Amino acid sequence: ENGQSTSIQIIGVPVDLGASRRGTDGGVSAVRIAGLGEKLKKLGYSISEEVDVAVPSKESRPSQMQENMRFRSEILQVCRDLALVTRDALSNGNIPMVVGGDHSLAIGSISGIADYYQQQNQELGLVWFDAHADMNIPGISPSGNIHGMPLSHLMGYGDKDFTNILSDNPKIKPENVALVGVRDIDEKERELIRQSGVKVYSMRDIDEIGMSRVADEVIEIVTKGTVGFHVSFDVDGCDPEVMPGSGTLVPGGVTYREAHLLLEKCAETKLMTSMDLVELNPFLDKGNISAERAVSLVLSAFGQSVI
Ligand code: HAR
Ligand code: MN
Ligand code: MN
Ligand code: MN
Repeated sequence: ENGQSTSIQIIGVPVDLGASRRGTDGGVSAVRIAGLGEKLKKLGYSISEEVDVAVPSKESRPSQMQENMRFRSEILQVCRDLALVTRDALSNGNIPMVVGGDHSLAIGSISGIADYYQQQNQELGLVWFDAHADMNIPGISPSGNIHGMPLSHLMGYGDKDFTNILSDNPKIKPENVALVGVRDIDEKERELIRQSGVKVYSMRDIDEIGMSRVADEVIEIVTKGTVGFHVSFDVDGCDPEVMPGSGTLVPGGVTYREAHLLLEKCAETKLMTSMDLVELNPFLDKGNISAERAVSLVLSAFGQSVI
């Protein structure tokens, strides 16, 4: 039991240093303009004071690659700061709702949340909704972009400074992770996925057995032997027609309703500890439609239902 709170803290992380394409830093603003805070209030939650984690601009930094990690030191600092903020949020009885920003921030958000529970000898489950597996490590990444590497680091693979945020141990056990919506994996990344034993629900699985059953199986995996689960929601898991406002679109994705169903089922468990919403890029969007849809999806994760 994670004693699900009725108070949420929205944490903004305007980072685009982990991606090639500029503009995911604007995702934080796009989501605020789409009314996330007010809508969660209408759903019955109290919203504690919103906080942002400071992120240096690309322009203020030499774009240097360190050990095949672009902006390594900057992102490490952001993740260390963010981990303290998400851990404190839980200590203060708030559900962390982290709004990005590119997916590199998940190393920080989830490290803080997992560490909070590990201090009570409990393990955190993790739903990773994404077109990508985000399981590259510096030695195999084709791009050097850290937003392609967060999940591996959370499970203890890769750069030790990133795996050891707040504590010198892996934050998430592969057996407690389920990926959903995956359809774009790099060659060497695939080997690490297989080696780790992490469960991947690809688009083919959704085609074959449907999102309803996929969601049930995902929930089984992330709740078995855990205190509850975090949802790391990369909007590019959805089909590009649903979420045009993202930087690394991959055709053939999850429909709007399928994404809602997954999150509605997550909400029903009352075991969701926290959530990330990442990879929105308002500069690539049609109006603010992707952020508006993303906010609607977050509301489902927090228990909004049709009736
Ligand atoms: N796998 C590729 C890489 O590592 C692309 C990763 C793109 N990542 C995101 N996050 N958009 O899921 O570079
Ligand atoms: Mn991602
Ligand atoms: Mn992605
Ligand atoms: Mn388990």
